[in-house]
Amino acid sequence: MKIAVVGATGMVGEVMLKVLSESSLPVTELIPVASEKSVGKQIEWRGKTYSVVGLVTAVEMKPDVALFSAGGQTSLDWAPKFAAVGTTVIDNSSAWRMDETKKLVVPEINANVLTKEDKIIANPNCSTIQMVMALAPLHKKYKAKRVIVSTYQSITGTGVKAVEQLENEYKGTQGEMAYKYQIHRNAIPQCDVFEENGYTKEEMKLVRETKKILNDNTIAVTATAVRIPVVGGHSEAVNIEFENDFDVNEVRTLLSETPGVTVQDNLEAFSYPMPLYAEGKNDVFVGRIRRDESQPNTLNMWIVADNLRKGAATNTIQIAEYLVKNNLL
Ligand code: 2RA
Repeated sequence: MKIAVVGATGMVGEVMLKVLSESSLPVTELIPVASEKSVGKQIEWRGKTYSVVGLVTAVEMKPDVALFSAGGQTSLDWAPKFAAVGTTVIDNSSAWRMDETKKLVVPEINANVLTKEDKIIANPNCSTIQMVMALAPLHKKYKAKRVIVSTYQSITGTGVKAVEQLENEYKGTQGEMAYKYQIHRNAIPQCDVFEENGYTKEEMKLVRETKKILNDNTIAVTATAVRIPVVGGHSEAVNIEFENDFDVNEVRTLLSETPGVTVQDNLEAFSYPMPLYAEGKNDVFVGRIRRDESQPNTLNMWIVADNLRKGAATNTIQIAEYLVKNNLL
């Protein structure tokens, strides 16, 4: 199986290579793809050395699968070109997510929507993936009516420039700014640009993508996305009002039986999810599970995941594994 990683030298691309090497995918040839300035760069992968190629060359090599993390415009321009030569593209950008002809997939939830005809598949936004991983089984059992989510997002979601800004601010040195403001000792209530309605794109991704993945436009979702000086993963405080009542212990059991979810919820042991411990892991971690005593049928929980793994690379590669396992390539 020939597999291309488009954006191989970026933060998500590097994690995709790592997760790919851990995966069960029968990769016979890796095609690392990046911008012209990185062409020729040598990449070590599974004990072999590969040269980075440009997009034109990569299309000519006709990979079976292309994993994209290279920005929305590159996806819009190049995913169709790969698809035209028979490649199945799994794209991490937001370019195709809300396109009605494209599938938006979290394998544990809705991989069943995938067919052989899907040649461009959208990977959801990191903050959406970790939320719906916990929401989906509860929605199925108790029917979610309304979701209120506040996110506390890792600076790795913004990329290397943000990590360098924080490091410079630690050291008290000047450098390029990824954010409008200092991030060290701060919390910035803006992830991505603002839309007309006063919400950021990040917040509206949570709203729109959740409905598409769960295939239910009746769920009311509202979000506040905040950037904090953390690198291990995104955290989310989620409040869900259900149509039907629930038992908290039953919720914990349901979540602990959900593939890809780990429940960390033992207050006596001070056990709850934190980015420091989620970093580098593929699961979504759920804790602080408790009834919202302010209104009926409503639950609070705390969800943490490595945004570069399950939030991007791992979910992307799990989609590819599903396609291979079900002969959908
Ligand atoms: C962020 N989810 O965290 C966005 C893109 N990775 O900035």
